[in-house]
Amino acid sequence: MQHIFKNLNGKIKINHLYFEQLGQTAGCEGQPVLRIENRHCRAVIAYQGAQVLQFQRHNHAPLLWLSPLSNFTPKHAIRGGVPLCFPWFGKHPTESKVPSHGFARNMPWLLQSVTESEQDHTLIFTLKDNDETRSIWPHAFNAMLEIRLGELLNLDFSIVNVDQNPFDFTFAFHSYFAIEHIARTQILGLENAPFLDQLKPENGFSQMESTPIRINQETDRIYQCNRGNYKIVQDHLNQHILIQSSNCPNVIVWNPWVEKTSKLGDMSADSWQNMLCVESGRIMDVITLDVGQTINFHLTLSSV
Ligand code: TA6
Repeated sequence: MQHIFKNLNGKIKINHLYFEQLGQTAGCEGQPVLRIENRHCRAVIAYQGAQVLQFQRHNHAPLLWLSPLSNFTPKHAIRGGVPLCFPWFGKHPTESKVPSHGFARNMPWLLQSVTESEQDHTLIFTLKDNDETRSIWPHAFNAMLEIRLGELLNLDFSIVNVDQNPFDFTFAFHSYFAIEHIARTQILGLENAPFLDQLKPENGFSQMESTPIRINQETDRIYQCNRGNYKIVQDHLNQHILIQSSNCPNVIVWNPWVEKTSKLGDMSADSWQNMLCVESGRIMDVITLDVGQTINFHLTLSSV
């Protein structure tokens, strides 16, 4: 049996979904979010950026990391969950005044529908170009994120070029994972893949490692890897994190470690120990989307 609820924005109350304002305090508007609990999982999604902030399968540890010190005031990037980096990754190539990782994660998205089935909930959020986006990036686009919440967290991100001309962009799912401790964690699936160390960019894609990744310092690497299957394994836990992606030829591995964390106002001093970014996207080869063309990126995250 499927129930479909359409064009939902503002406060809604339907079974299993609850509208809340995260981070709301006196004088702070906070972030409108949806809190969902169904037979398989609980999740929290912010309307801003259509950003999954929390996902936890029942009887499993939380899958995603969310900084308690995040700035939940609107238009500020929320540190954690799965921010969408669009229409560029990292710092803008030429404009220093525009937000890093693009504007999509800082904009309010529209919740177009919620579909409830026996197995899961599917939410569809959309973002279209507007005066504000066009002032930063002069192109007409339709962005859609389909979020499916069940035993797995499925994300399908698509972009349609509704402009008069082709445009270029880069994209990534900037996934933050919750881990027991970075020193007791390894990443499998990137063995022998070439990577660029963003802390030493002069070396280019000249490096690779034949063993699973273990992190013991600030790490910021961009991998060229199309395998699309990666695993985060924790030495003292039986629970592993699986990452499956398609159309994402780059994997970014980031942990800010001690010093970089101390410079980030929205992370507590020791929080680098309990988080790890393994991001999936296409950031090295710019995507050129022709007029009327659509491109899709897929990510499935799960704990097993
Ligand atoms: O994850 C890769 C990265 O580009 C790092 O260089 C670091 O800047 C991180 O993203 C966080 O970026 P943000 O703009 O969210 O602080």
